[in-house]
Amino acid sequence: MTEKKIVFSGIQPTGCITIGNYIGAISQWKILQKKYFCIYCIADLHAITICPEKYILNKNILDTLSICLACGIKPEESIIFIQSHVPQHAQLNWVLNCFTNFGELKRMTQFKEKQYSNKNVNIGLFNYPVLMAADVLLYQTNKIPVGKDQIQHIELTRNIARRFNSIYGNIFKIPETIINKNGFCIKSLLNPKKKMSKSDINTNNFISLFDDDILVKKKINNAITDSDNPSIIKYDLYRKPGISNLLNILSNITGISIKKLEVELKNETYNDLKKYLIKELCSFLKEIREKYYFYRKNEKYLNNIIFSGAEIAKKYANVSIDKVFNAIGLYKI
Ligand code: AQP
Repeated sequence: MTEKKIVFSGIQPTGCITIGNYIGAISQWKILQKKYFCIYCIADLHAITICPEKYILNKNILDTLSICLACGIKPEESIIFIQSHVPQHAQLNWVLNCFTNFGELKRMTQFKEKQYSNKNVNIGLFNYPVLMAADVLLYQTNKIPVGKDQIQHIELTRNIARRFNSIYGNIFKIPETIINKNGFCIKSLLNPKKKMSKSDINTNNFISLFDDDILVKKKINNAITDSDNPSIIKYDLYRKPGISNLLNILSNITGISIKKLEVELKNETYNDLKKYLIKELCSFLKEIREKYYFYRKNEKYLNNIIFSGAEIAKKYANVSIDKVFNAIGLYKI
């Protein structure tokens, strides 16, 4: 077992990975793998809560894995695997269900939002945060890099772990979150009050990491700006949510602080900001796309990575499952 602190995070193969997923999660994963023992999972069990078509889910799993590799997740440095290949996730999920209150899950804002946008509001969708708690607690995780949108779920994870520990002793580590301070939550391009999401049915709401130059140009040119007067380029989430969102994306992909961008663009128009962002996004995505195609073609290589990833993950997961089953008194031969 490792001496390093453990980082766990996951991503659902529910569509084309967006620039929001990149900024909020994958870009951090890449940095963290240098310092921590990182375990990253393609959360396919979570993805079935929205009942995707068989072939689409299957394709999305390898697409997501390939894009993670293209973004710099290194299998030599991190463990990367498919969630359903490690059955202990579902086992711990069931146990934790018995330590979670119905009222707690009813308060989850993501469920409240998703129940209105989904035709099929199933128990899996409702139970999603408990499976997420199982994902994290299974690996005795110290730190979880997440976007701001996931904070409520992590707080629930901590509460479930504390509740379990208060009955059975010190079984689970209480994890802490790592939030990308600059990234916060990247917003939808057409509705900057809403989160940018990869499963959004209107693809103009997001920039996908697969978008080519033509699509990027079209989507950014159509992005909502703000109708306030004067139209200066300033980061102000309350008065200028659209411009702030574009500045946030630009800052994260160029590494230039928002303060510096405001100074640099002081005398420019909204249109100039869009041109600047289009140029930077196109060259940023081109590099990722090229690497993505390289990995995606090589299915044997991808299979090797997820096979060995799952083998290592299972070793860690088994230690926790044994502890939990013993603690609650399940009979073992
Ligand atoms: N808009 C965002 N801004 C910053 N971070 C974000 N993340 C997602 N959207 C944004 C972060 O990406 C990681 C992986 O997310 P996920 O696939 O597990 O689920 P999600 O948060 O529900 O992401 P999406 O894109 O909104 O997926 P769908 O549409 O399937 O629900 C997480 O760390 C998340 O914080």
